[in-house]
Amino acid sequence: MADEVTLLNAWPSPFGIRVRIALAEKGIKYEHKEENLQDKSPLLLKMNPVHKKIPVLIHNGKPICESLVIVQYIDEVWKETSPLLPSDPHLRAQGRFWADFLDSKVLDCMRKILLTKDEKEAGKELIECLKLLEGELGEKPFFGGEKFGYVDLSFIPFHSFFYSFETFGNISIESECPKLIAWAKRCLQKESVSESVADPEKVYHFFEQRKKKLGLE
Ligand code: GS8
Repeated sequence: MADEVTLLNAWPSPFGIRVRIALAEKGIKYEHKEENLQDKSPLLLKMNPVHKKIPVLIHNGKPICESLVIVQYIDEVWKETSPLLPSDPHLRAQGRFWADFLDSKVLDCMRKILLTKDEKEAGKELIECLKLLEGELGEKPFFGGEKFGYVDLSFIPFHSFFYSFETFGNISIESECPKLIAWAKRCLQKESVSESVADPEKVYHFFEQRKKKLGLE
């Protein structure tokens, strides 16, 4: 029986984009269901009753929640094509460490830039975090080495937000972290990435409206 795969998602979500890239890397056909997060569907509430958040992957009727958990699940189930996590346990641990760093420390700065008035201070903090990531990248083409992998996939969706971070946070990622920008361009050459990421201008307008609504201009 063919696999039935559905993704519950919402377009600007970097977390949903991670899953889209992973599915594209593996060449998996799936149904994409766009959620309205202001009016969540009964399916989303049923499939992710704990957090009630997207993305949710539904594989043959069974839900998997949390983007990094979903990506690891996809890598385990469809292991024959384009492995995302390295096979060496230490390298796997390193990959998970940096993905966790992204979702804790880096995300915290990103949220402060987009959703608070501390955007300038958060901009400086973000540059410090990005420099750490740039150090981890070193001279390698991708975080995992020669090939695009788990950390690249976890991080690249945020590239669509760089323009917003630069504008609201009054920073220049390009001049502070040139190697990271070169890495992003390398990732964007991959079809799985370019066809999945969000349009930076659309993201900017989305958050411009959000800031207006929240009285944060
Ligand atoms: C984050 C998902 C999330 O924040 C993951 O999947 O990695 N740690 C999770 N999803 C947001 C949309 S993207 O900002 C969401 O669904 N929000 C709805 C809500 O909070 O009600």
